[in-house]
Amino acid sequence: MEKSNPVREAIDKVVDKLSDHHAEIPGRPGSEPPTVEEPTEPRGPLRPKPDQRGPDPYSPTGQAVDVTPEERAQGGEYLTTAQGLRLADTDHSLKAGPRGPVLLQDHHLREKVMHFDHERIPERVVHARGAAAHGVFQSYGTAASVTRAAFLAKGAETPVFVRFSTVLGSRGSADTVRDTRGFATKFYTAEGVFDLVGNNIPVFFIQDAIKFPDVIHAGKPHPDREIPQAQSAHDTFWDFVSLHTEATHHTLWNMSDRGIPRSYRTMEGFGVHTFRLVDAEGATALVKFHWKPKAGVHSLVWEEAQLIGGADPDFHRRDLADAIEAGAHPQWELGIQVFPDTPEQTFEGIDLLDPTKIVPEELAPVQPVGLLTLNANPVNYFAETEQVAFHVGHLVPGIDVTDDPLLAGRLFSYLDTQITRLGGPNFGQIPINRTHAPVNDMLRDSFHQDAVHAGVAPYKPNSLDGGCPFFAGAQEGGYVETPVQVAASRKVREAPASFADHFSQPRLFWLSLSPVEREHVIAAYTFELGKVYEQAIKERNLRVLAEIDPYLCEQVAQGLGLPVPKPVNSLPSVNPSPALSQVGKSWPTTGRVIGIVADGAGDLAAVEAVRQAVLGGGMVPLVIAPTGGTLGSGDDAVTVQRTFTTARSVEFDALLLAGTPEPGRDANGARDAKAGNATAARTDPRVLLMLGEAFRHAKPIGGWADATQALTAAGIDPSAPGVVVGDNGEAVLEEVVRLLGRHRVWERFPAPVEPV
Ligand code: HDD
Repeated sequence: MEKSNPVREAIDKVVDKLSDHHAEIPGRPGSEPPTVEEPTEPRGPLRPKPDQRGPDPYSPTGQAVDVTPEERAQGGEYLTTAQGLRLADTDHSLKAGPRGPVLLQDHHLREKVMHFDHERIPERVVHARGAAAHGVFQSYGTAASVTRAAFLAKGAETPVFVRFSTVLGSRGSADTVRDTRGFATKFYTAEGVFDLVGNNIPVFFIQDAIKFPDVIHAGKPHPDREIPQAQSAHDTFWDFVSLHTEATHHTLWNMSDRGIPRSYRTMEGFGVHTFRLVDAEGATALVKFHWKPKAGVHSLVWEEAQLIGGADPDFHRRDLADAIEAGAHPQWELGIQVFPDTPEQTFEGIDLLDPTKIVPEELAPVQPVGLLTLNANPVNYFAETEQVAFHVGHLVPGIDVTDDPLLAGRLFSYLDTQITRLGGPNFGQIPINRTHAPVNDMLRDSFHQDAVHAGVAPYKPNSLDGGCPFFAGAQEGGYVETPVQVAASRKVREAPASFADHFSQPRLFWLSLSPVEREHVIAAYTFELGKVYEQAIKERNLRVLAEIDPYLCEQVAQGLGLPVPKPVNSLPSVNPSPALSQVGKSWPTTGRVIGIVADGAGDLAAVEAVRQAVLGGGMVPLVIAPTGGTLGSGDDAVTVQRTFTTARSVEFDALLLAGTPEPGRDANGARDAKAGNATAARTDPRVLLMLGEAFRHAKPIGGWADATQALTAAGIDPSAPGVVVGDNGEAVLEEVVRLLGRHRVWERFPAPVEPV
């Protein structure tokens, strides 16, 4: 009798579950190719995909409403006008005879073209390109001791919508550019909407919002030719940041691997500013918010990022949507660093009101307060991702702002910008922006007013509406501003003296990086400044680098072929924060993508076993073969997801090479002409290119049977670090997955020669 193996059984269960799920999604691994019949008669709308939701089912005044699939846009059997009139034709304008002039009385033509003419709205002035998802936030209750916010109470579950973005590029730009990423979360709490509008970098370019137009004008493309798109590698950006040295810290983070994340799923998020939390008794604490990805903090390498920019400009958007659709729901823990709310508002000498400073986690640990899970893709990009409007001023009782001058300007800007972008002050009524708490405001009329307000007295005080609505004090859940002491002072246009320290924290960040990460920073500065035309700007930036670290400055100067400047000040003495490095840790590999290069003559049973084991591990296997369709036939057939033509190494986190037992023989050792051809196919230049890139980008590579042949043809030493060769595909996979847990084979990057 066969022995039962509980681990195997557990894996089989996961595989069955994933396969069932995939089978429902046309084109996903494991699914049957979809058969789409030509419809001949009216029928109901297609069934929504399992993870699709309709637009937010809340009315403009916060009541839950039921939206059936038929009530969604594009439901129903017949084409109609916007007025509901059924239409007999949408292919021809109404004409006086088939060759005659078009008649003005054609309402359908006028309505269709008029509406199309106005489909676009202005893109966001910054963060124009983004991708978003729905999810849920589950509170651990650990923050309840410092805040009365209901969504942070123990066991509270709050629906959320999260939008990730790049800052500089326009809506159609590429995802993998070197830039800061936005990480904006809308919590639909029972007490109203709370928005945490953060970035993947914990500090900002500027200390005062009045400089925001300057930094963005400098970072956006040059005003004459509108190039370059979505990048900082140009004169105006480097001109500004070298003259305005409070930008140094943020710029250094941009030049580090943080500027090119592997995925939105592998990014940290930061609220950047210090916020004030208030508990039920009115006691206050200062906090900084952190999002920690469960999948680890991972980045691309620069060449990879550039290749993806061309091969798949939608890489991050696709990655997020695919992961959610495949059931690998991305997760982050929300954490807070808590500081006493003292009159100085400093912690260990660090000014908490300065948004260019972090507080190292070693000084104030990040305490987890809840779990965010993204579990559903938007149904409609425009309705949700484009129209969502975040605002740092959307607060709930228990969370308040501080006097950070950057935050103050944001409190104005995020309301103001929606007037142009979303066409008026009623943007809060757009379904994705609607609160889930009941709304009873006295705001009236204007463009896009969806609510039909009853009552005659939208003013207070009134007697005609019985004095309604009434005020809510703190006991009734009202938002009561914290009565903090405001220092009496002179009116000035000045920054506090502590804001003048622009170099100690950049040095702290630099010293916290591993040698490999530092080499990446050097390469990034050398690349970016290498794209600058003006010599004076390059030299000025080298003078900034001299204030951070002599090795960094020397290496970049060498790359640019310029003399090394001397620092003006002595180097600040700081302690590194090991938590800031991405290297040297192991992480779960769930949701990572493994490419399996195979061909018709290899051992298909081994390919299928490896594919199943990848799926069983919660990862995504993509089979890459010479042509599309299937490898083999009948029950043993393996579905091909990528061909040698459509695949590029950058799509995969690790690459496997399914070997043929022996060139010219089939899996059973018999002579087979097709098998000989297949081996030739695996030395195809496109496969060799894939292998060479995967090796250069320090990705784990595995192969079995005669895979060494292709490795050697690609110039890869089979005994190099992170190259796993064996007889058994599943054993090779196990080792490759272990390596993937470290994200990259870091040893493969050239060893730095930095003096100790
Ligand atoms: Fe901002 C959008 C993050 C400073 C003005 N910002 C925007 C978004 C994110 C951030 C993630 C995109 C939201 C979305 O997905 O819709 N911004 C930040 C962070 C900052 C910051 C982390 C500093 C700590 N921003 C900042 C300043 C100003 C603005 C100082 C203006 C004075 N930001 C805007 C804006 C945007 C915006 C113009 C564009 C679209 C929008 O607001 O809705 O108002």
